[in-house]
Parts: sequence; structure tokens; C-alpha cells
Amino acid sequence: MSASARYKQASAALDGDSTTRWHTPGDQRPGQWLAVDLGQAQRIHGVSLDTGPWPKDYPRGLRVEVSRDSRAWTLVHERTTELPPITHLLDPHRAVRVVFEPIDARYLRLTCIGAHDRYYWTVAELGVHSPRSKQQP
Ligand SMILES: [Ca+2]
Repeated sequence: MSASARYKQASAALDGDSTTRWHTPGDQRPGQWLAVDLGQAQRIHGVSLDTGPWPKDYPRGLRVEVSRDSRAWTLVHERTTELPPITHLLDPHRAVRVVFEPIDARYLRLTCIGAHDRYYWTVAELGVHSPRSKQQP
């Protein structure tokens, strides 16, 4: 797991503990990214970004790209969000859920395409969804 410029603790977004987090070093800005290597290609069709105890730190816009070789990337989701996503109202912990057409991927790259002057972008836990298992930690 890696993240853009000197963002430490990227692994905290995948440690199974929603009280630990990866977050941007300051207010969220377009271009900040978080990437994950699933270890091997697998069929996936969605991601969820759990904000843990920081529900206002959802990304104000998110681009999701996937790749099999970390060189050729396929855009599977891109949307700016001025208002809280509907999932935020249902479950603040899972502030962002993204579903896309099933695709084989080993690498995921999440990029912030929005900005906020008061809030970080936080990912307490990243969930990667495959068509077989609805949810994986
Ligand atoms: Ca965590």
C-alpha cells in the first residue's frame, strides 16, 4: 500500500481497525492519492471507504482507477461530491461506496478530485468488494 508524498501510515487503512486511519497531511486537495496492491489480480466491482470516527473526512470527489500491471490504468469511477454521499446518512462509517462493472485488477488507485478547506481526506478502512464476497476487509 502506498500514498502520495510523505503520507505516512497508508497501511492503517488496511489493518482491520476502524479507529486507525490514513489521512492527508493537511486539508484535502485534488491529486492526493492512495494506492493498494491486492497481491494478485482478482475480479472486483467496488470499494468502500470507511471514515471511522472522522465522518466529515470523506473525499469531496473521488476517482478510482484499477490496473493489472500498475502501468495501464482503467478509470472505473469519477465523481465530485459537494454534498455528503447518501451512504453517509445511512452509515457514517462507510461514508463512500463505489460500485462499478466487474473487472480484473491487482492494483487500485484512489485519487481525490475535490477539495475542502477544513477537513482532511481520511480512510480508516478501505474495503475492496468482489462479486463473490460482498465485502472484504
Ligand atoms: Ca484502520
